[in-house]
Amino acid sequence: MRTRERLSGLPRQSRALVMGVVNVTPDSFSDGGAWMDPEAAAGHGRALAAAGADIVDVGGESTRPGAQRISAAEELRRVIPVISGLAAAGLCVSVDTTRAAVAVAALEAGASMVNDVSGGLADPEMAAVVAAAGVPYVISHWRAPSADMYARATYRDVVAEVRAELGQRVTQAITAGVDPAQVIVDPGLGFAKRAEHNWALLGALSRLARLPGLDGSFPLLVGASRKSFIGRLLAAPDGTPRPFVDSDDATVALTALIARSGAWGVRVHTVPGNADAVRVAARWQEASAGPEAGPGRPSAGSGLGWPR
Ligand code: PMM
Repeated sequence: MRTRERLSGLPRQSRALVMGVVNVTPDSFSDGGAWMDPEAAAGHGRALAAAGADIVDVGGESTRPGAQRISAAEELRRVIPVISGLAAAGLCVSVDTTRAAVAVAALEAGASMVNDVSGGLADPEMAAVVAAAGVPYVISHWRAPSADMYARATYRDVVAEVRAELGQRVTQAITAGVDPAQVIVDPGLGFAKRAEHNWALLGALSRLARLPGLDGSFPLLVGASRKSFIGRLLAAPDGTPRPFVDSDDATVALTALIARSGAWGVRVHTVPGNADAVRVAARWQEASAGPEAGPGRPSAGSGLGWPR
């Protein structure tokens, strides 16, 4: 198979990329209901880009724990006008969907990449769609639809099991024709994972970019922003979790650490602090690599797939 340019059509930076989130949903846990109007959603996407987001990720189906599915028609109605507007404004847009039909329409509307939190498990047609389009494809670790994902949150060794299952998903995608050079992997924080699982995965990021049975390392995207494991860590003395809107500073701290680990990108709800954090991490990386590494370059063997 001919390998195309790695991650074609996406921005290249010598730092982790910032993906800003636009959830066109009434019920996402962090920003549900805020951007249901297409004009408001597109305006939010433009504001994220103006604040420094490299990519704007548009999703129409909530993945909050317990969420019920919506129809494909409703998902299309929510996301397509927003994607068209943002792509027409020259932004790099990704579509957050588990449905192949929605991915097709989103790519036609100008999206540059597909972000599938199910890693291809929810829709067997997804890999073929991505392969035909030749676009970058985010393959996340996932076990079950949101309605009952916590029933599947049992692991003996979460890092080993996530690596094994992600490896299977990536292998399936490649077998269906997806170019390995277009694959980005994501540990899927919160998807069939409890707080201790999320922390274990964050502590093992350097191992997640290399997957069993597959050569080389894949670019790694991490979506920690505003997730409830942060609120649990920062709970009040009486145990009340910190509300997600008050966890943005902790998200910025996580972004710095994730970027310093060499991740390719972070998926976040607010941009300015996170855009600063990825720059701080890149400068730190450069300083630790020594003068011979050159400005802004990751050190040899940092391993997690910065653009190259
Ligand atoms: N998390 C959510 C939605 N989409 N996509 C990727 N690649 N990784 C994630 O961790 C991820 C995602 C759920 O969070 P939200 O409801 O706040 O958007």
